[in-house]
Amino acid sequence: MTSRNRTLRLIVMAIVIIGPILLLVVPPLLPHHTQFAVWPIDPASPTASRLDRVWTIVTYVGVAVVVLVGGLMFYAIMTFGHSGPIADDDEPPQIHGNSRLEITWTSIPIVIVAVLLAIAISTLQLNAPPRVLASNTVQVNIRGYQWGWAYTFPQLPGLSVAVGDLHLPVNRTIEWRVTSSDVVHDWWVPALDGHMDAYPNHIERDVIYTSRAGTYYAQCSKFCGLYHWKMHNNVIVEPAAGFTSWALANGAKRADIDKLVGGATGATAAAPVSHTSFASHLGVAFYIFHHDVYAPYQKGAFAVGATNRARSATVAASALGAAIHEIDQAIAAAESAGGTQRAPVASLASLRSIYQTDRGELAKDSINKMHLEDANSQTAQFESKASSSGFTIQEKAPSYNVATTSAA
Ligand SMILES: [Cu+2]
Repeated sequence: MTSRNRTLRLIVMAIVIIGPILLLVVPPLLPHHTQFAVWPIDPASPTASRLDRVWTIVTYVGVAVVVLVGGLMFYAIMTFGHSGPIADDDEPPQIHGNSRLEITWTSIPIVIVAVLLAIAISTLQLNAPPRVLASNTVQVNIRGYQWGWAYTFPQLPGLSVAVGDLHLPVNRTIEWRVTSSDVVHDWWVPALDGHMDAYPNHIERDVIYTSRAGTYYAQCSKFCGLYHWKMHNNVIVEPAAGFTSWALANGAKRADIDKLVGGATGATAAAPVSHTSFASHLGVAFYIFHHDVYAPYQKGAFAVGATNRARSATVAASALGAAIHEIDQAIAAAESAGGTQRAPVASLASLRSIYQTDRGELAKDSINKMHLEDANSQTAQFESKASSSGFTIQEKAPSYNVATTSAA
C-alpha cells in the first residue's frame, strides 16, 4: 500500500467510525429551539415516552453495530492491507467451513433483530388506545385541510377553531379523532404521540395522556400540496384555568367547560410519568434526516434569531389558508342552496380584514420573499373565487412588491 492510499483509507475509516459517535455527542451541544423540537425531544405523554425509548434503543444498537463492524474493517485493512503490485498467484490463504464462526455471525444479527422486534411490538401494544376510557376523557376532533387544521370538541359544542394552536388541559386523558377534508395529511405532535394519518371519510383515533404542561410543536407530516410546509402550529397543554379562557374565547359555554375541566374532576387524575430525556439530545441529528418535515425555507431559518420571525410568518400564512377554507365553505353552502343564498358581504369583509392583517404581518417578514409571493397568489385565488361566486369585493387587498418587500 502506498502511503497516500494508506492515508486515504485511514481518513475514510475514521469517518465511518467517528461519524456515528459524533451524531450522539454533538447534538446536545447545539442550541435548539422548540420550533425545531422534532421527535423524540422531550416526551410529554406516556405514549411519546415509550416511542422515545424505542428510538433511543434502536439508535444505540445501530451505532454500536456500525462502530464494531467499522472497527473490525479498519483493523483488518490496516493490519493485513497489501501494498505494491499484485502477482497472479498472490492470493491469501482461503479458509472454508468454520462452523463456529458462521453460526456466530448468523445468530448475533438474528438475536439483535429479534430483541428490537420484541421491544417494538410490546411498545405498539402499550401504546394502543385502551378499550375503556376514563369518564373524564377529553374528546377532540381534528380535521386537516389544505392548508391548516380545524378543531372541535364534542363536549364543548360551541367551540370551533379553524387554524392556529390547539389547547388541551393537562393531566387528562385525551381522545383525538383525526380526519381530512381533502387530501391525505398527517397530524403529528412528536412530544405527545406518533404519526396519525388524516384521510378523507375516515377517522383515525388515538388516546394519549397529557402528563406535562407545555407548548409542543405540531407538524403535518404527509406532503399534501404546495403549502404543506405551512401546516405547523403548537399544541398548548395547560392547567384548567388557561384552557378555560381559551375555550371561552373560542365560543364554548362556561357550563360545558366547567363540566369538562372545572371543579373536582379537573386536574386530579394525575398519573406521574417519568420522562426519558437522553433521546432529546438526538433530536438535532434526527432533524438532519427528516427532510420531509422541513421545507428549505425552514432550514434557511435555522440561523440565530430567525426562528421567531419564521414562526409569526408561518402563523400568518396559516391564517391565509383558513380564510380560504372559510370562503370555500361559504361558497359550498351558497351552492348547495341553489345559488339563491349568498353569504352576507359583512362576513366577507371580516375575512378580508383578517386577510389584510396577515398580509401586514407577512410584509414585516423579510427572511424570505417567498412568503410575499404566496400572499399575492393566495390573494388572487381568494378574490377570483369570491367574485366568481357572487361575492362583492369591497376593497382590494394591497399587492406586495416582492422585490422590495414593501406594500405597493
Ligand atoms: Cu397537510
